[in-house]
Amino acid sequence: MNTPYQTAPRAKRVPLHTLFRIRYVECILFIALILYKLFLFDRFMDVPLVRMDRWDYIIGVGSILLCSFWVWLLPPRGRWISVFILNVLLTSVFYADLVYYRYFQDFISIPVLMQAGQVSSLGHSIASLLFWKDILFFIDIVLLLPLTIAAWIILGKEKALMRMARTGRSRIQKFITRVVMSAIIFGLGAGLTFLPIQHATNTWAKGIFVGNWWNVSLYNVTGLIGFHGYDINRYASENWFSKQTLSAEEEEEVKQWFTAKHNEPQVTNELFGAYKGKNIIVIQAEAFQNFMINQKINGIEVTPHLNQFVRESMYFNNYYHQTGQGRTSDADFSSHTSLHPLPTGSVFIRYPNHAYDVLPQILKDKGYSTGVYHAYDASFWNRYNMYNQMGYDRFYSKKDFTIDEPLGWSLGDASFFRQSLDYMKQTKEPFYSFLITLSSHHPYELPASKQVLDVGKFKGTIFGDYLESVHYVDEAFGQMVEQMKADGLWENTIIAFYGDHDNSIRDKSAMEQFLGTSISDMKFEQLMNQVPMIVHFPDGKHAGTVDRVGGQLDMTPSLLYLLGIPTDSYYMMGNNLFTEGDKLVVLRTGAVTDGQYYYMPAADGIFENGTCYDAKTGDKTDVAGCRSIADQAKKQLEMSDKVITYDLIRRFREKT
Ligand code: GP9
Ligand code: MN
Repeated sequence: MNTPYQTAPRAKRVPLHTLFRIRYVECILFIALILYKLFLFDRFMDVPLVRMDRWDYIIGVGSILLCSFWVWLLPPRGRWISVFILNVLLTSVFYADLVYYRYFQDFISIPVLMQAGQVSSLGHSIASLLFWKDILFFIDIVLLLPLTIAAWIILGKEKALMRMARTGRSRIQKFITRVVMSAIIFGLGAGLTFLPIQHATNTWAKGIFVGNWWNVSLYNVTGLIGFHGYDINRYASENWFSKQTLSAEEEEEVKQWFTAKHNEPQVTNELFGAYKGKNIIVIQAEAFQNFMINQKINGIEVTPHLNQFVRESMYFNNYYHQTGQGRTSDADFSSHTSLHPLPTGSVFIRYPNHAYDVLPQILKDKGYSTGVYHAYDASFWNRYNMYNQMGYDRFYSKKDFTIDEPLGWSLGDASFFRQSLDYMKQTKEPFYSFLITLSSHHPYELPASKQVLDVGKFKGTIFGDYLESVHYVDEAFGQMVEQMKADGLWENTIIAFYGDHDNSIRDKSAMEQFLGTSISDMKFEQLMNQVPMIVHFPDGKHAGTVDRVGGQLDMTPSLLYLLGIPTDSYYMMGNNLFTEGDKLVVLRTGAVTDGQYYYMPAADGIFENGTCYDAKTGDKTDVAGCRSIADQAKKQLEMSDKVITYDLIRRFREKT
């Protein structure tokens, strides 16, 4: 018997009928499109060592199948709709990752999502990270929408006709076929995903899931979808399924690490306790990189006031930021606790209630008044919670400032400094004041009236805007120095000024043009990681440039040293900046230097694929020369992560 379907006049059929009749065409299309987007992501991200290879495509297909195996359980119309929705969701995730990567050189992880306020507050910054070519991620969605609607309508009609004619396989037969197909897809997906990953972790990527200090290394093994799967699993096991404990041996290992640190031979010089009882003002400047200091553009100094300040201070010109995903909050955390920030997320958000040996609390216990000043929302980076735990008497946030100089995200730094000093004048001495600036935040666009530096050929570029904003901050700082002198704070206050992290402008040629010299890749990395650390003493003594290496973890032990407070009862990892000798500076990426060597890990995390440099000449050396510092760096990061994650300082304190 002819079915109505079979007898339908041929001339009326549109080609779409033929397309929709190809079984699982929508699933095949989906796999191809998502694989293409993974490829696009990889190319747009553009990190040479982690470029997708044959195995990554296999893992890519496998992970797409794992995401979509359940779709195969559905009837054709359900499949069309589901793959469309899944496509939109995955595209959104990939694209969000790409934009995030362009700014942070990292991917969005669950801890980052929990600080979503940060990401959305970037607002205009994010807009500057979008490119026209990104449309390639979305073209298919525009085309698929009408196609999916057509599939829904046409397949619906055909289904109705078939039902009327009572043709086709029985419901139960169809269901069994779909369950079998779905199970096959799941098995295939699992095999294609996990076998190559297992092979990698047994061979060239050994230990990748143990250290996991950098998400890009994980991505190199797992692919993007795999990374998110791993991240969800990591978060769930850390927060929901693990009891947050370490084995006794592991805890003992951390304890021993600190004992060894405390037993390192200590050098003492005349600076120990030389400024006991003095006020301290620490300024953490937003995105302030070291290569701004003592530079001119078109014959004009970019930072004339800081240059003057440098001449009167001890200037550490080999000082590194050690931040991770927590950016400003990480700089704050590592500078005040002398521990490393975490590989993912911000400690301020993830573990604000854990115990730390922090500078403000230590000083408060010694009779200091403690205050932190930042003219932005108190909840950003979970500051109000964390500052409470850190022992600050008071947090002066946006609501405590009069917005009489609106600029960028909030208040201009000039007014911010002025109002902060006004608060300080009312504070009982000695005080510890921590100021966090904001005006030089990405994307660095100042109103025309504030752009007073002639940046020449950089005009209209983000690099030029950066120079303008740094110049503005410098001017604001100059005014602050004048006000301090007028207020009588200058002579009884230690002032430290440092940058929180890099400016996210990874434009080597702009930097070369600005510095007027070509720079190696290693030099570029160094310059991107170096922030100034300038310490001015109340009596104006000890001025000069120190080129020993140092980093943010060193700030607290160093300031305590000036006040004559020993640090051997504290769980701090940093070193004292004020004494001679090579000291290890470990960056969150696993890059490390001791002043002699500089090791840059490869994106794949394999030691041998990293690069070892002579830190003095910048020349590449045999990678074996860096083995020791790279191992020490890895261990130090591991110890720090354990201290923070498992709240070990509280445990150690309880036991003593
Ligand atoms: C906002 C400021 C900016 O409060 O700390 O933070 P960032 O985006 O640099 O981490
Ligand atoms: Mn910042």
